[in-house]
Amino acid sequence: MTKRTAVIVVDIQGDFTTWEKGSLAVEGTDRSYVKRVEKATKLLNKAGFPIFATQDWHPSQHISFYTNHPDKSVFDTVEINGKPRILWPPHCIHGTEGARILIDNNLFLGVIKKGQNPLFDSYSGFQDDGGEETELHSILQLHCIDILVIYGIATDYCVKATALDAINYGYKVAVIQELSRGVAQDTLRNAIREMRNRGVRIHTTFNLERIIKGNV
Ligand code: VGL
Ligand code: ZN
Repeated sequence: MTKRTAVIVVDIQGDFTTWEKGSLAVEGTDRSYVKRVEKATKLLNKAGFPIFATQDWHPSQHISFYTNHPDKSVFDTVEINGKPRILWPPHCIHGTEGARILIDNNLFLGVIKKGQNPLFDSYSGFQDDGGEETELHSILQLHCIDILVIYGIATDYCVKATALDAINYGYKVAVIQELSRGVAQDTLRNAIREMRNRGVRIHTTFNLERIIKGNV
């Protein structure tokens, strides 16, 4: 049977970009980065791949915001439900400019919102820290997808979590490094190593022919 590939564009949102002077702007996310991501996504769309986006979409009282922990500072690590979790600046508050996806929304067959439950963070597009699943896996099954091409922001958080969950669900996974950006050098290095160890293919550059051939 022929393999079917889908594309997941992770969290290309104002608050994560320097272009939009976002509250959690990741280095290397200026206008030219976003336009490069959009161009690659358009080429993948023209090539016929189903494309989905994830969208961080938090209520203002979200547990991942340091402002909701009176005795804590930004980027402190706290234990939430037994897992170490970073406290971020408020970001991607539902329905605000910072939560807006910055590339042409018509490219996406669907946009998967995540992080809506105030009590759980949700780096992965598949499920939150409480184990509540999004619709992503069932949609991909509907399309008989077995290969996923993933890129976006941030490589060391949401791209990584989505890629590792995808491996757990049994997908073949490629992450496109050139189209992704990390929050910090050390976590980025560790994330690339961890993804490789778990069977994620890391493509350093965007190679359309390789993706069309299903050679992940
Ligand atoms: C993300 C931190 C907090 C991400 C989302 O998209 O990688 N990072 N929320
Ligand atoms: Zn978030």
